[in-house]
Amino acid sequence: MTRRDLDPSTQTLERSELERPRLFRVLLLNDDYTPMDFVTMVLRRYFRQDQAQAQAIMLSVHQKGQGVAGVYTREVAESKAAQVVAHARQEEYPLELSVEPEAEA
Ligand code: TYC
Repeated sequence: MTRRDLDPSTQTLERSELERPRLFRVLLLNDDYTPMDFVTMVLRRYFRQDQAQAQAIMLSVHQKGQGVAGVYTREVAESKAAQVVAHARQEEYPLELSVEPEAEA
């Protein structure tokens, strides 16, 4: 057993983090060139939205500048953002996403 395991304050912190992992928003950012259909496809394929939801969020990003594609643990959020950017670059679209922590409860 390490010193860390014996320290009651770190034990408590580690346990609460395991029970309720911090969540991160994946934000879609608007740009002038990525086609609407590509963004809608991304929301369906990578963020598991149906056609109506995907279209509504895409339009909201187009009008307001950004919007939430989904909320995940940090690793999943970062991996989805990276996969989407890689896919967009293959098509030579400038689509950008950002990952930010949710406000803590
Ligand atoms: N503004 C883009 C267009 O007019 C569409 C778009 C929507 C691009 C959402 C990016 O995250 C985005 N073709």
